[in-house]
Amino acid sequence: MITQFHYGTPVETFAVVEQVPLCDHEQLRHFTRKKGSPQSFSCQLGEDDIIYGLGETMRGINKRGARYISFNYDDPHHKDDMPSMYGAHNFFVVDGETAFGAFFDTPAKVVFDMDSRGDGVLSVSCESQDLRLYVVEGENAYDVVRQFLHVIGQSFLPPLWAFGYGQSRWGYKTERDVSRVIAKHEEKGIPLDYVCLDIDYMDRYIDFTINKRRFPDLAGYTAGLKEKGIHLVPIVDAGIKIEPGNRVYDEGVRSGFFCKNHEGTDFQAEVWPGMTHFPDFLREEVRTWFGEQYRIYTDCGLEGFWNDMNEPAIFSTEYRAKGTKPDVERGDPDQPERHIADFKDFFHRLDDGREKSNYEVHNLFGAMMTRASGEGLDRLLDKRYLLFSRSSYIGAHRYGGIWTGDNASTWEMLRQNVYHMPSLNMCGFLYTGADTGGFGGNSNRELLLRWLAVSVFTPLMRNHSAIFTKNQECYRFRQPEDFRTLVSLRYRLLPYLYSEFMKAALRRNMYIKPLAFDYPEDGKAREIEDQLMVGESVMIAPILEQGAKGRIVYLPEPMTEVRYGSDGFTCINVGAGERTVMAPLNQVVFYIRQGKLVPVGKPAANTAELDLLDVELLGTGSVYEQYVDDGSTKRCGLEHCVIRRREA
Ligand code: MIG
Repeated sequence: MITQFHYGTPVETFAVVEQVPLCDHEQLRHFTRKKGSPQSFSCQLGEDDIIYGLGETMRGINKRGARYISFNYDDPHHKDDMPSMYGAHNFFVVDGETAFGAFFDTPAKVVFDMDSRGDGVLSVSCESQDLRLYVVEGENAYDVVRQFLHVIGQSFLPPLWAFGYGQSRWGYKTERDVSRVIAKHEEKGIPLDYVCLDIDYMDRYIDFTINKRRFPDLAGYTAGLKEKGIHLVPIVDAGIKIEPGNRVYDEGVRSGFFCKNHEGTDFQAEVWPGMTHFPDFLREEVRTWFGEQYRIYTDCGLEGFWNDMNEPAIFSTEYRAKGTKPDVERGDPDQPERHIADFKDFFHRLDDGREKSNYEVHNLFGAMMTRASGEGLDRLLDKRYLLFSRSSYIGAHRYGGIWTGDNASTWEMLRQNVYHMPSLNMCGFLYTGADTGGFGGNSNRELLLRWLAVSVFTPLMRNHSAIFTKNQECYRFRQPEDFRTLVSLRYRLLPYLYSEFMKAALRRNMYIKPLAFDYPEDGKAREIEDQLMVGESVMIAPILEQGAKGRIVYLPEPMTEVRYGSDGFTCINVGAGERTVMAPLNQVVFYIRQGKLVPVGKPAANTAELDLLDVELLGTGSVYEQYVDDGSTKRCGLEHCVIRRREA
């Protein structure tokens, strides 16, 4: 059961789309509210209570024992104690004797103290007086999550090709660079579905432009690649360069579509293109206009995009540059001062007529950019589009996916990728993934292979790295055939992975879950964070340590152990309990639950070549419900499911 409580005059966030009954304040049972600034909501935890949720935050799947802050923020140093990442996902579940969830629906800063002092107190401090609080009661943690997923609406549905392997790097500048990446994948037999274009494809980093010298005929080039089954995915940044004569800039200024500064003129912030204005994405007419701008890309045949710098990230502002920054609070221990100051320096005009500083509605900015792009692309294209954003808020999951930003080529970041997946799923973000191999720093052969073995199971499977780091395309390393094996596993599993993703989205379930959600009565399963359930049949237990030749795996029930290597799949049935499993770098081991099936297809060079229907069945089950469509129709429904039976 879900109920909501209103405090003050909440800002419309569009997070919840289903009707939820409104209660009186006196009916709030799970929290004690303390008025004030900030206002706080607290409760006492049971000794063994687990806290799930909070989407894109650091640390493990159980969030208990630390503080987290929702204040979207571009910081590439993903250390365990970093309080804020790029997204604000204010939903969590307390799971113990009983299970309940809470969603603090406010776009302003929220601090979640999840028992950091160890005295069993959970407290949530909300900077704004205006908020909606949703409380969910359920039978267990997963039941609570499913009710929540129901009210926030269906996940974005990407096309099939978005489930292929993507190669990306900040540093591919020209058509030649991209062609070389594609040719190398072909040469080494490594499957590939798309290549991302980072900021260098633009003319001087200006949104909605194409550098004509680097891509003389983007439409022709895109069409040629499509024939090979390869898509291009350009980046779009949040700020519009101040440059009279640039149509998008001129239109935005003329129509009053940009955020304002203290003086009421268009706010200026320096980002990649130099000084820019920020579109006021919180207004519908601005979103409609911004979404329309993607036409210059869709006219070139492009169908996939990534939105960046939309926390928004700011290098400098007009005030900082002039040294005339207005007075702001000092000494916030949680955020560098400039980030608070910058966001207090510009203003949105909401559709309800109110004016709010960005600081007050901060966490909605990236989400509303995603919404603008998603709705625009939906109007422009007669098929499904790929979109993933860096910044987000719950609700944005209906318009696009997210990637987890600027991680690094370290084993901790690989582990964090594993922890992020179920937490993001709980908050609606099913289409997600991390920069495989790591964005910052130098990757290496072992790390990339182990990382691919995880990314095989994440909806977004993209190898991305930063400029000035060592190149980490699969073909750069010794024995590229090992990389071919791991990437081709992805394609062989797509009949299952795509089906499970689509069913989860259409039924508003999670796609990747913690073990405890499928085995709520199993005390040991409740403690395990480095194994995950993927769809209804599969459990993964990835190797996350350098030099490890294997690991201990916990099986809550008897399962089929599947090993995939250069000679295909081998299966053995194994009993419940702990088990030591060895896996060389060029093999992936995963598990199929008792009585379940996994359909696997033939190897393919990309999804265009893949036949989702030409499958064999692995596992001990007798039937599997497989979702199959053309990979691009907008009319997706459970009627696309076919039942597969294991032959006796
Ligand atoms: O300030 O476009 O997270 O994926 O490669 C860095 C360049 C801007 C940050 C993104 C990253 C991207 C990079 N961008």
